[in-house]
Amino acid sequence: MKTERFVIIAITILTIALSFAFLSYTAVGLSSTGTTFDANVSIANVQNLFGLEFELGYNTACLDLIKATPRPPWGQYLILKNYINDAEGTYRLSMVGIAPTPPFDGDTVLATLTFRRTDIGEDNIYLTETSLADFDVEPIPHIAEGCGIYAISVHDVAVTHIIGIPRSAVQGAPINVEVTVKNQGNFPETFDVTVYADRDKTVIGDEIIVGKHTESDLPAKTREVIHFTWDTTGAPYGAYWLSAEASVVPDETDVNDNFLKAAEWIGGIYPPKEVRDRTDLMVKITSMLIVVSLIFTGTVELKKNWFP
Ligand SMILES: [Ca+2]
Ligand SMILES: [Ca+2]
Ligand SMILES: [Ca+2]
Repeated sequence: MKTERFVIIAITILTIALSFAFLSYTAVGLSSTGTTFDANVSIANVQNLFGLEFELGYNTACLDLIKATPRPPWGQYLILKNYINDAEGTYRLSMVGIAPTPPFDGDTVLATLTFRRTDIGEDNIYLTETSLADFDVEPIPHIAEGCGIYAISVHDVAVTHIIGIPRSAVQGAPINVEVTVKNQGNFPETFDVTVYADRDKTVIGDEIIVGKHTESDLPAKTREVIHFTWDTTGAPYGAYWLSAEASVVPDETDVNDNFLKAAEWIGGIYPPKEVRDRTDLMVKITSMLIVVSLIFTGTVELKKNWFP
């Protein structure tokens, strides 16, 4: 699915790109003279890179961009835009990897640009627009300085879903609990997942711990469904809310989504049949006693009235 999605996006962008390619690629005049030099557009500290686009500006009053050499960091790739606009003093590059080539991790040069100096003045070469995408076409946070792109480290895990099956059980029977967690950051993460059953949301600390699990090295941008079995032996009768918590990983700042609070309602843990039967019998006996007592009391009262 991921591959198909990227290929569809890539083909769409390519179609648009090709329709403008003839107009947009501006040949540089050969009349300029002077020294030439290379500048690299580089990226650092990136994880899971699978697509990127940037625009670079330069001082066209004193520089001509005479050659741009994209350096895709993937084995198989598509270059969607590769335009020099020397009148505006801009260069735009857009490229994506093609599966099954793996996403890129680390530092690399993305393009080498050859400039010719045409006049005295400041070179002033800088990135104006940058966007990076990972394998899931999700944006990769980063900053740009000069000709360098620096990915920002994100550590973020989250609990995204919880469900309990069946919705109720006789005390002692198992309830299966499925918890979905996601690594929303860009590094593999190891963290603990704890599931709670709670009879009273207003009281903190009365929760039953249904189960604990350590999720090891969950890759960046991936989900995992974790299965727990709630052994309801000894669980007090009643209805419960299920919730799940992922422990906070080092350098994580978005911690609100680590706890999916009271997300799933379990209709009840019920007594076993023999207890219910015994209870029913007790209720019947008690009811009868109350009735008898009422009749007796009522009779006395009536008799009092009858015989003042
Ligand atoms: Ca509680
Ligand atoms: Ca998050
Ligand atoms: Ca989080």
